[in-house]
Amino acid sequence: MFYSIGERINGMFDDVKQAIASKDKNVIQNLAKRQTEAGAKYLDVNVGTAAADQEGTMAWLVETIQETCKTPLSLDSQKLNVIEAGFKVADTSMGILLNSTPLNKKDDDEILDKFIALAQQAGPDGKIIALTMDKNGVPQDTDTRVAIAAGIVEKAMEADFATDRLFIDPIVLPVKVPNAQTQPEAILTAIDQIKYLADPIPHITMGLSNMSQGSTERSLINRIFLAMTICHGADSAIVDVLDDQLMDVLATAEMLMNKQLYSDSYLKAYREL
Ligand code: THG
Repeated sequence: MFYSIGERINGMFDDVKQAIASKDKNVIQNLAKRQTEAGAKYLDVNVGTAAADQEGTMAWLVETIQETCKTPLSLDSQKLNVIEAGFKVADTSMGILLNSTPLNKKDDDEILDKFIALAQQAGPDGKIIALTMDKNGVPQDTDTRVAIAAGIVEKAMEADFATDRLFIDPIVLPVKVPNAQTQPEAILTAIDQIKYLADPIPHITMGLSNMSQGSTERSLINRIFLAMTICHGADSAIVDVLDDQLMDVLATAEMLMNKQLYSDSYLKAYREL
């Protein structure tokens, strides 16, 4: 199964930012329902950067979403305390994803261990997204990405955290950034290698829309790169599930990779999964 993570409940979007400021539950609940109907397996929840009280905002978003749907949540923050604030009020019985942690940080060598420990509190469906990033920053080449992924896998094994509870994120940067045009290929090669690091295979996810930030052909770039990553073995992405054409590309790539049975109505069948 492909784990699509709906990206829209993010304070980066103006409608969500305004809904947070005015505590307008409707906007958030509509996005939760529409993304669930579009096939999101998780809903990403990110307070953005504008909210003064990030912990309170995360808790409010989680409670607001849970009033309307049972879709598992992906609590998205660089800050562990913000994730913890969401976790406290989250119904984890359907599963939960903690998004995201690097392998380690300059001021916290144990950050990954802390994410793993929190996910373990949720039971077997408590999972984490770990970035191929460490105290030295975001790597630009394949080998460093794979080496960091190996470090992530090693820590999971030490903590008795099954490696298929890991979603490894090779980190997508906008292709428009100067000198970033070598990155898509480097990411695909990293995915090829990360698949072989552990058994069971860790999941591979990424923030797909990052790729097209600032570009004119946003949807086209996102769709094509999604198909390419699926071809290399990615089985998850944080995406705009409300983009119908993107979701049709997803279903078609899954079908062509023999992950989804072909029938003349495979597009419709995929949406009903
Ligand atoms: N990896 C992981 N988590 C992530 C990311 C990642 N979470 C956040 C982000 N990256 C993924 N989510 C988004 C959501 C929106 C956009 C990109 C990634 C986006 N937003 C418009 C923009 O910036 O142009 C917002 C503009 C608007 O209001 O429409 O592109 O990489 N693990």
